[in-house]
Amino acid sequence: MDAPARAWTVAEIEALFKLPFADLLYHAQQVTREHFDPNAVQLSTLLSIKTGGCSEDCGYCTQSSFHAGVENKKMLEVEEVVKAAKAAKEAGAGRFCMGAAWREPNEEDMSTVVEMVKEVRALGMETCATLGMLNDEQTEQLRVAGLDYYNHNLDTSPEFYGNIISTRDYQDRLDTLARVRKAGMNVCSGGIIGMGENLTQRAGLIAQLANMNPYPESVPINNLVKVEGTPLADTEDLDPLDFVRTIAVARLTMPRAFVRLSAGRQQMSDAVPALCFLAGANSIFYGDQLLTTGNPEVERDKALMDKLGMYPLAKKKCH
Ligand code: SAM
Ligand code: DTB
Ligand code: SF4
Repeated sequence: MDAPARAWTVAEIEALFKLPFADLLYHAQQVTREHFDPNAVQLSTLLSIKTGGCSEDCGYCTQSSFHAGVENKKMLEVEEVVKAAKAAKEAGAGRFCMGAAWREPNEEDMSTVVEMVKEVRALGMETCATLGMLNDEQTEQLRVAGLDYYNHNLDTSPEFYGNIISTRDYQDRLDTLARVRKAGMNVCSGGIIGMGENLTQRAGLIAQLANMNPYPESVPINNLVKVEGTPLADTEDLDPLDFVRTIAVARLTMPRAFVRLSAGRQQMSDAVPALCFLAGANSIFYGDQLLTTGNPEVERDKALMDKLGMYPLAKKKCH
């Protein structure tokens, strides 16, 4: 667990974003090399264990019942999840992340998720879950089940948040993250870039993450996946170089975190992930599917890693 390298102001982080591109990437690569094998990539496979029908109104999401999107499906059976985890392990993933379209889980959901976590862990994979907000009891249940990571994103800066989500507060998210931290599980938290936020707001997200004490072990940086029917479907395209810069700034401010190049990869040419790795990304979502949208196919990612001389991270904790 890592304390912030220092307390970051939003203005300092904004200044990092504005560095000349080569300087920014050079510094970020140096910091990466101080803490990690720069050619190893941590591979996480996602599975949507409960899709659609969510009672939150997150403007980017296909699974909200507030806007047109995917249909409301019932939760997967434990056996289906274990089968998918086994396949992910065989394909080379080290971590398996189970996602559910819930505002928060209910009691019945929790007992099923606990079973899933235990069984996936028994396969020898790291486990991660993203189930919405948690109370103390649910956090404890997940800890006892052996959950390694809990993913709960801040998504954006406190100032921009209200433009995207109205059904839960920023503080609710911070409270869930504090519970996960207190219970002793690893924290996975990041956000989405390209939702129309300005540079100060982008820097504001990174400041929130980097100033957590300790900062998250895993930091997913998602490029907004624009899906028709969602309120953000017509948002202006993000310049891919601004995405690369965000990765570099996350690396500089959270030197020991696994910074994950997350959603949005399917829309990128190979040059963008290559630059992201140079900028300090050392983790990806690996597998043909994210939750409801696509991800590059496993064979394409294997080819990309080969082309770049990169390889999956051996299963060991770096901190
Ligand atoms: N329902 C739970 C929650 O919101 O906490 C867990 C699942 S939710 C889909 C997990 C995260 O996926 C969101 O917080 C958001 O950061 C990311 N996400 C969802 N839809 C996305 C999209 N269209 N583009 C990029 N990231 C997205
Ligand atoms: C995260 O930061 N990104 C993942 C995971 N954590 C749960 C989800 C991305 C979802 C992209 C849109 C979709 O497939 O529905
Ligand atoms: Fe629900 Fe999570 Fe989608 Fe928000 S991001 S609508 S909480 S599934």
